[in-house]
Amino acid sequence: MVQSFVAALEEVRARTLALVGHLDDAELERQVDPIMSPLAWDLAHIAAYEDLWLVHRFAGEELLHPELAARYDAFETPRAVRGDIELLDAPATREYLAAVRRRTLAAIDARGTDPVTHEMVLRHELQHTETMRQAMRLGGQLPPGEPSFAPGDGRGGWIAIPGGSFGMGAADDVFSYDNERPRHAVGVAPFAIARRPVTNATWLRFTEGGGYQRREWWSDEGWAWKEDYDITHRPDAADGHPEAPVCHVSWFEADAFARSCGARLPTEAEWEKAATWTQGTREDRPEGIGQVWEWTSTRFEGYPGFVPHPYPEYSEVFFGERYRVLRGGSWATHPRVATPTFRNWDLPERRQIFAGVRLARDSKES
Ligand code: AVJ
Ligand code: FE
Repeated sequence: MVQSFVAALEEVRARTLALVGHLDDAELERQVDPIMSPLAWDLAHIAAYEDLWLVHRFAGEELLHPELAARYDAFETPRAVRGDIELLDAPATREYLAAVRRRTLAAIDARGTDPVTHEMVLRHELQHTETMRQAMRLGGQLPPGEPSFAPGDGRGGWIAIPGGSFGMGAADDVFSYDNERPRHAVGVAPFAIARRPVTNATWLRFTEGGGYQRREWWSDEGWAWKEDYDITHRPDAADGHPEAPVCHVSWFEADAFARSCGARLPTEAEWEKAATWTQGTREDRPEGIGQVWEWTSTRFEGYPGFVPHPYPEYSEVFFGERYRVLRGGSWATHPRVATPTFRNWDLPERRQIFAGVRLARDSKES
């Protein structure tokens, strides 16, 4: 257990460093966009989080750099200011990562691991490597071979999912985040879900068919956003493989697109039921999960009986009106993170995330 955990920590770290191995120090320190962090901030934040949870809280030692705690805390130092404040330079950042890791391994030697805390820290680093890829895409810094979408086989169509109750949320005996718990019964009406995510080719037809001009397809909030920012198309839909899933679509665009098809976004419960149901044949399973995050119509909230764990800033502070839930995972999400019950969330106007669309509609039969 402890050994496999140490191996996993080391393997994840090697991948994190390899991700940015082709970038020079200036590129690591540059903030490419105010909604993203300089990559060096993410790296030092990974170190600070590990030191906080695995050395300070788990092993009871002082922080290595208490004076850096606020600077590398996501809430005390929001993204917009991370490019303006004094940060560790790239060499000091690499040294911070290495020094914390030495402390982590010593603490594990002395005390073993806690299955929840250590897994959380491991997944935290994996989640940040996806965030870093978002910034790297905006900065034209992705390594060769990325992004890596797998085009579908051209088959479309719908999968009919029967109505009824199912168990939503993570089982008790596996690692999960607070927002996936507790597992609870949810009833859904019969519905249909698209076999695969919307492709680039289909998105181009939407754009060419007046998708960004037809007022009736847009929500009031989505239309106002589109007008304010003069959004007229999805720039890279034309560059990608026509049969690959469209990516970097905002919730507002996904919602308008669905209306243009006489369809809608799935609710979060529908998505999870479709992704986890095991009746029927392989033909009855959604395809292409894990290529692009899939927007749902659901606003991010705690499940009934939600208890923040281990800290309210992981999920609870985002509950409410604005954030929408995404499901499934993207090409940039490590499979260890992207479980069928994992809940991601973002603002409806965001386009930097690796998000696409899978349609749903009410079922005619019932
Ligand atoms: C689950 C991807 C929304 O990036 O804000 C990283 C993950 N939490 N550090 C985020 C996270 C703390 C989180 N998302
Ligand atoms: Fe974080």
